[in-house]
Amino acid sequence: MSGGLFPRPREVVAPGAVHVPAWLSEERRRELVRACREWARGPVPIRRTVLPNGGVMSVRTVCLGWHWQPYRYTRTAGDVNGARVAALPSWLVEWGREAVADAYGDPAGAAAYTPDTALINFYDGDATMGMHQDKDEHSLAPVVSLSIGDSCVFRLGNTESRGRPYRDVELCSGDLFVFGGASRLAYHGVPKVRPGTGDPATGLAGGRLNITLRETGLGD
Ligand SMILES: O=C(O)CCC(=O)C(=O)O
Repeated sequence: MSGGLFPRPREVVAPGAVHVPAWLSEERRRELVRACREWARGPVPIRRTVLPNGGVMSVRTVCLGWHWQPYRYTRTAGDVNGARVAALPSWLVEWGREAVADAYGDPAGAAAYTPDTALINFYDGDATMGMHQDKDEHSLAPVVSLSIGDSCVFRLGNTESRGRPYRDVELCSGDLFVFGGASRLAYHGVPKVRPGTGDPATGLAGGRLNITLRETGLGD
């Protein structure tokens, strides 16, 4: 749990993959929860993504900047209500740069990081996410992942298959995970969320929010 007795150390989990526990201040967690609640209402409301095989993802997702649907990015949400997604705010882009700078210890390199989309996933009940690669982006810039609420097991695998070898990392409320470089195309997923381990002071009474910032490489 966040705020436990022993500080959790920053860890390089694999080349290019860095876990920074409790990176978000409590104020930023609250700010992000408030903003996510607004974004979930629209203009494109949060929904469970339908996969091409008819399956339905257990997480609920809303996007900013670009809308992700399997397996591409568009400006409008043709699979939801046809509306254009909300803009990615500049303050979140700035947080993304800070995150990359802190994870990699390279403020100069991080200054060039310009995410143009955010995928916001909400896990409640038994929601999980299967092993997959983030490969619909045309850019290999790092993915910045921010977690709030219930803890989860985040599985970071290899770039070849969904199977072993992989590492399981506990992501708690406020944690940052950045994966770029040699880990940018690593399979990853969330096999388990731990209900009741969250942090109601964030404004999230239950469940887990995960926000990933990415560069689509799609230009305007
Ligand atoms: O929820 C997470 O920590 C991972 C989310 C994820 O893998 C994704 O959005 O592609």
